[in-house]
Amino acid sequence: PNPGAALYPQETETRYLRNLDGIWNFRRSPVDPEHGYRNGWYEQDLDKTGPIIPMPVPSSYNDVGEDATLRDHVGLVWYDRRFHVPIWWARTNQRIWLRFSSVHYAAQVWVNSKPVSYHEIGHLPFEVEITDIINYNSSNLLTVVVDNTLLSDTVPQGTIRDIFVGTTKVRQEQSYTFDFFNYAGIHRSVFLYTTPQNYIDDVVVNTDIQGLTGFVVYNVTYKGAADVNCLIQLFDKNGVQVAGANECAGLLEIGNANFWWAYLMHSTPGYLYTLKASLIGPLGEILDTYNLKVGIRTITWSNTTIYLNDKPIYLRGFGMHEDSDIRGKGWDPVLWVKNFNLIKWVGANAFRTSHYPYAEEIYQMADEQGIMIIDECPSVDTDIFTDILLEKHKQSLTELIRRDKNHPSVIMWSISNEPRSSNYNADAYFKKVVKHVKTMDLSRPVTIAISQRYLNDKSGQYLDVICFNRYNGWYANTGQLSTIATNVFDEATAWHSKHNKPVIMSEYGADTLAGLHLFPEYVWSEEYQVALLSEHFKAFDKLRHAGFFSGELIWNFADFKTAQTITRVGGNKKGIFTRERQPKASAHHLRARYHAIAAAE
Ligand code: GCB
Repeated sequence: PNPGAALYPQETETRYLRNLDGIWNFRRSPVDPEHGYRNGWYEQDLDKTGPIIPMPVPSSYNDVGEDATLRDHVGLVWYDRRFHVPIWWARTNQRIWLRFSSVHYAAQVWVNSKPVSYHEIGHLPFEVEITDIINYNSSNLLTVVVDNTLLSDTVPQGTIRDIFVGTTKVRQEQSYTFDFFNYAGIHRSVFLYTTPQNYIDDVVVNTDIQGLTGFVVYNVTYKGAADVNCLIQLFDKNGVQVAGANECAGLLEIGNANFWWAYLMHSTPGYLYTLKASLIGPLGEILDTYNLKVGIRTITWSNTTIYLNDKPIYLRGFGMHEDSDIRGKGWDPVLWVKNFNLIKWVGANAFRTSHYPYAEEIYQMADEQGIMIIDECPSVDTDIFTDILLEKHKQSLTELIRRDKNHPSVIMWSISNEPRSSNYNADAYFKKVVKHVKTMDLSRPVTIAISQRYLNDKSGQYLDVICFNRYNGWYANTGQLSTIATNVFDEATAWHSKHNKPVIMSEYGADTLAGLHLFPEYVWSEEYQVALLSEHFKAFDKLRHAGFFSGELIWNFADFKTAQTITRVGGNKKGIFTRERQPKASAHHLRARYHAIAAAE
């Protein structure tokens, strides 16, 4: 399988970088998936083989049109564009790489009609070297076919059924049990970048703290040559070098270090050093350089507590989504600068990347701003625990950890959301998934956002931290606010009693239509959401004294789009912000609580 991509592409003194975002050509395939292949849609410009529509990259394609058949399309869509490669890239003998930060769900890529890459599983980057097929004296054709079909062996899973009018099959319908719209397309930036022939392939860092001293354990791996050395330099925020080394793997010691802290806990949240790794050739010449931001921090955990730099942490924040009007899941810096401003306005210190890996730029922002992330792989509502699915699930974690291993903001791996973990086969399945994660990273705890009851769940035994999702006062005991506090307290306590591990409530909430006011509190109103939160807060306050409770994450940060169902009014409305990022009454209510907790820290 394609191993995904490790290092985020960047320009350095030895690397060029070009962004291929913009407006591409686009066409939907007819239901017959072979049609485009048979008619050579990848062999020439798409507009030569039929009508195209303009499609922004990055964006989901679903909501930019005026056509429900585009929104609800199932199967293949085709994209293409042309690009030039400057001749001086060739003169400096560079390798040329093409990198997709995320295409959902599966993608096949051609350059100048030659197949160069296939990647399955959305939300994760992949890249390929295309040096040998580039034209320098004319433009190059880049073609991508994207398949959004979800089946029993995709991550996540879905099913397809045929829709008939009378006895005529008119189209296919995708269904899935997870609760967010299956947006598709080229969702994140597409990059063209270069490396020298001898290049840095990956940099891995782990950090440790003893007293005031910080340690960075690093490993630089490279390709293309044997006879090279490394020069490692660690710079502080002022550009002053504070440590250095001449080996490709080793340990840096930083006296009186500035540590990475989470927001509001410390005067310098998100302190980052820059590790500059250089490959040095036999004549002492610099072959390649890469700059990695490094936050020095430790994450440890006991049977009751998670510690950041040896201090107990209490997560307060949200489950989120990559979701917005028109662009769907397309990466959007405007939206995410706003999201981070709202996260800090509310006084949150953490979020979970429910229910898939988010854009790399989001983790970079969290690193900088001192926000903690529970990093979730794209496995949601897993229910058929086959060997094929297991391999793909493990693959999604391989690619996730390869991508996100160096982020100080990532404090935990979530290997699944709401799997059917009471199923007999879930036991062996999750044992293997956890083991797989532990072969790649022992430095972070592993969790699952569990929805099954503690008596039936078979996955908790393998986890380091128990996260549970529960909708007291909403799906259960609808409208019965008085049942909430006791139920939440009892369930969290039962999870801890069963497993003797830290417990987080990773989802709770109520759908709320902004502007709907009903008093006394009544479901769907702003008053009801506020009251439901208050009842949960009672339980959380009591649980914090019980000593094992490590966090509260409300569902959801903002309203988001879902598949069309009669239980979703224009999408899921459990946001404390609307989809336009305006606060509901609950946002002000949560803000008062989060700031009070932060002040007491
Ligand atoms: C859940 C899911 C989440 C849903 C939420 C809801 O348990 O994890 O994806 O959106 O409930 O609102 O029903």
